[in-house]
Amino acid sequence: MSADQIFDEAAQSIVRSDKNKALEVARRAISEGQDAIELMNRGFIPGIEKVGDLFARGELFLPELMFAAEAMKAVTEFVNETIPEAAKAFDKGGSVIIATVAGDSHDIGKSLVVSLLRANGIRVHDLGRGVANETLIEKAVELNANIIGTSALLTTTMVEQRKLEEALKKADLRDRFKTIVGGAPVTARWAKRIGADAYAEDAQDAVKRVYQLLGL
Ligand code: B1M
Repeated sequence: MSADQIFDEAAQSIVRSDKNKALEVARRAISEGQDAIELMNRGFIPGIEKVGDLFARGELFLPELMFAAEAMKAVTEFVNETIPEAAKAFDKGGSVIIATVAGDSHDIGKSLVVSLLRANGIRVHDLGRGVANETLIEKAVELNANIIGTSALLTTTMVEQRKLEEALKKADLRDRFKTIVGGAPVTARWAKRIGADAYAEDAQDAVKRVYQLLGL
């Protein structure tokens, strides 16, 4: 089977909310040597994006979105387990506190970012989803992190990323931490506008930007 056929099969399994099929495709592809990140980027992620488009057009409803998300989540967890092994081999010497912002429960993309950062030698403290800015700042201080990273998937929750910049300034901590923002509606322009130090488009880009922020 060609790589394109595997990617298509992966995308279809998500569009059909078929968790077992999605896991079977992921297991088979990875055991045959398919790169896990490429499988996500060219197979499963286009699948869940298609689901999002159908939902936005009213061709698919919330329960179906939730079943597709469940399949996507299962496959992301499986793929993530195949990634972090390399992290044990080296430590690049930087640490990141990361979370999905308050009011936002999307965490599939964030967990992919976490795994790839770890696989590239970055220490990551993942606080989960729906996390208040105060908690992020408290933890960053407590763990003496270098970077605070936030993920936002909703246009209504992106504003938390701006509030984080403001809260850091107010606490006189803005110079102590670098910030990085991401998530589907987030752009480089938004990052610049709110005064974040970096924007990353996807998990691979996040590794590149975090390395830059750490001066590596
Ligand atoms: Co939601 N949802 N959802 N959803 N959902 C979107 C975001 C939406 C665009 C769908 C649509 O209408 N087309 C829409 C938002 C519209 C808007 O804001 N304008 C939407 C909506 C409306 C909602 C609800 C409000 C629906 C409702 O209840 N009526 C609700 C909100 C709940 C809440 O958060 N309060 C909701 C709920 C859900 C589910 C629970 C069903 C599920 C989430 C499950 C979960 O995450 N555990 C879900 C899903 C799956 C989606 C879509 C379909 C897919 C998101 C995803 O996982 N993408 C999404 C449509 C879409 O995004 N096209 C949609 C795959 C993932 C790998 O990509 O998260 O973008 P992504 O992450 C990427 C990059 O963005 C980047 O790297 C990742 C890897 O490449 N990145 C970072 C992400 N974070 C980063 C951080 C970084 C750096 C890079 O540094 C720190």
